[in-house]
Amino acid sequence: MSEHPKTVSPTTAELLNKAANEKIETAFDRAEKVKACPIGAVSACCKHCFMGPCRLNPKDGSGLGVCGADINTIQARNFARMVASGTASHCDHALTTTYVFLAAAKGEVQGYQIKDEKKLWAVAKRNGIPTEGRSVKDVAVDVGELYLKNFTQQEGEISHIKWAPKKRQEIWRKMGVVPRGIQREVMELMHRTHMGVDQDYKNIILAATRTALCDGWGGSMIASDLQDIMFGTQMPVRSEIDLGVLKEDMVNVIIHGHEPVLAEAILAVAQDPSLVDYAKSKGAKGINVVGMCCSGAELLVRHGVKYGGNFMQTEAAVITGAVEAMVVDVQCIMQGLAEVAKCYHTSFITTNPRCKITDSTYIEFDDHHPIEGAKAILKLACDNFTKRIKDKVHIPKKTQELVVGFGNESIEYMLGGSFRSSFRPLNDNIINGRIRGIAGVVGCNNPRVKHDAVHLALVEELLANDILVVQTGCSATACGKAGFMTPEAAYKYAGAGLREVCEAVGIPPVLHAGSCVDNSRILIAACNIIAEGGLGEDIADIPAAGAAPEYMSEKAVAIGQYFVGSGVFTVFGVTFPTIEGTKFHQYLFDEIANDLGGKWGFATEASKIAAMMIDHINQKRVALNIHQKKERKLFDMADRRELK
Ligand code: NFS
Ligand code: SF4
Repeated sequence: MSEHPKTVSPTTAELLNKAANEKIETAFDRAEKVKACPIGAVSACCKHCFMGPCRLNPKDGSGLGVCGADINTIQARNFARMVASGTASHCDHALTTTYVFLAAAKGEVQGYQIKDEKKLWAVAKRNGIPTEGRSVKDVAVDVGELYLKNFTQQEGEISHIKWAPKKRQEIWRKMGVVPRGIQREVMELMHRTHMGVDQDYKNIILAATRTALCDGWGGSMIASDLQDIMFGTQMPVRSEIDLGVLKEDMVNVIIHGHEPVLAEAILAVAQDPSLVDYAKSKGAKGINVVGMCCSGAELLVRHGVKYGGNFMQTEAAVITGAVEAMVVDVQCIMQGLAEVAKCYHTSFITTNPRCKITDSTYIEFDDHHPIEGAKAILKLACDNFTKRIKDKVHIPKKTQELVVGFGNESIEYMLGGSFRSSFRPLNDNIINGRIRGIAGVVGCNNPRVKHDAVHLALVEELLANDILVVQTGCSATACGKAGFMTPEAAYKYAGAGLREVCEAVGIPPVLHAGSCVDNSRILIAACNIIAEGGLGEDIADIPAAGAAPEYMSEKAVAIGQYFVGSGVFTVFGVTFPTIEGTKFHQYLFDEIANDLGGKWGFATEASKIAAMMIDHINQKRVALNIHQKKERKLFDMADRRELK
């Protein structure tokens, strides 16, 4: 681990030192220069109308806005708008995917087709779409159209609500938070948080929950499903991670952003012999496609494509001086990349009409003609290879092996084999205590805390306490780089019980489930655990907890709220836009559990976050009466009957 004050990642440290020598400013530097506004940090300001902006006392929330709005209303409205933005981001991604999927199903897209028929059939069945004697195309079009309706419908319920455990559905219906249609909920939430509309903090938080559920049980789930069908469902695959995967003698192309429709096309074309020859004609050995952030995670878990690093390594990647093209689509793309790219020969290529960035090279990617667009981008990258400035090139040596690709299908398969794939062994091992519980550790990096440090310390602590860790996004990257995602990691980090299970099944103690939209897979896993039996009737009963210890984005807030709204105790780190002691704070961090089963937690130190999660998991074990040390016998039929 590095001694650098800003990061525990050795490759990042090496490149931040290089940046300092070359006088290049990064987000790490700016995080020091730009002091967070103390009023904004605790969400004590409102700029929803021009009688204001109004600032309340950031210490205790005292005072009122010109309209009379109090701190609870102001904080709830600000929070709700973050949820709306985060939900909109995941769902807009999902909507793009849905349109591409429909076109691909109809055979209108060159290069994309229905790749995973088994998944298509499973998704159709889950949604009550008839499959018998029907063609792949007809079923796929029905799935696409049903999902499209999830965005546009104004009444009823989004499709996956009825897939949650019965008890969960009852809670949602009772609280009035079942989403009708995705676009309607986001629109309504923006309306309700306008000046002079909803001014009851609880009512606003419930509306925010309804919108957040559109993300987790709507857009994100839809995106994961359709991406699986088009590009393949993840299965365990070995790969390599960290900035050492960049190659000195190859044309390095980084895919950064979120929508796999772009990433998949680039990947497909990079192996095209004519392009490989073109790269060779420029003096390179070939084209090296490397993923970063969520686009990278999509390629990594599906195809084992080499992975560069997480959000706070995107600038570092360019600073290697060895990146011919940084190709981006939408989300988590720092504008600062344009300045860094200018210091090298790197082309910073934007591709999406929704995300243009000043001083980038814009090559529009037409998702109906993905192959042509991808070729143009890669050609430009090859041309750039000859412009590399040799003495500015420095690629850190370090890479790490890892095994990824643990979605629900592969977890079931690993546990039970192809004939008897099931969650039973997982439930049994939670019941018998070998596995104490499950933690979802997810989310971003944030330069306001030491890069990757909180992720690693938290996960290490959880593993030592026999907690199986499921990960996505930039948090997964941190742990992948640190070597937590090898089967051998179980010996090094896991407690005795967890180690035994990992050994028997042959899985790492930390499971990479993909990108941030794949957090919806964790919800599905929770549904499967309840359906399997023995661990309660509702997601809130499972000995499980979630965390995003280095989050920075509004998407993370939406994810947090849909987990809380689904019954999960969810702990965030870094900072939280609230003032302790306000009613808004009390509700989100405590009372909401009476209404929805889950609640928020907050702590900045990894050890505290871990303690809160472990404590919660222990409480759930007590409630299920599985907390006493049992004889190490397998859960037998008699036990199972008793539970029913
Ligand atoms: Ni998730 Fe993906 Fe990373 Fe955070 Fe950004 S890449 S959607 S938001 S920073 S984990
Ligand atoms: Fe101030 Fe109320 Fe306007 Fe917000 S809505 S800016 S609190 S007057």
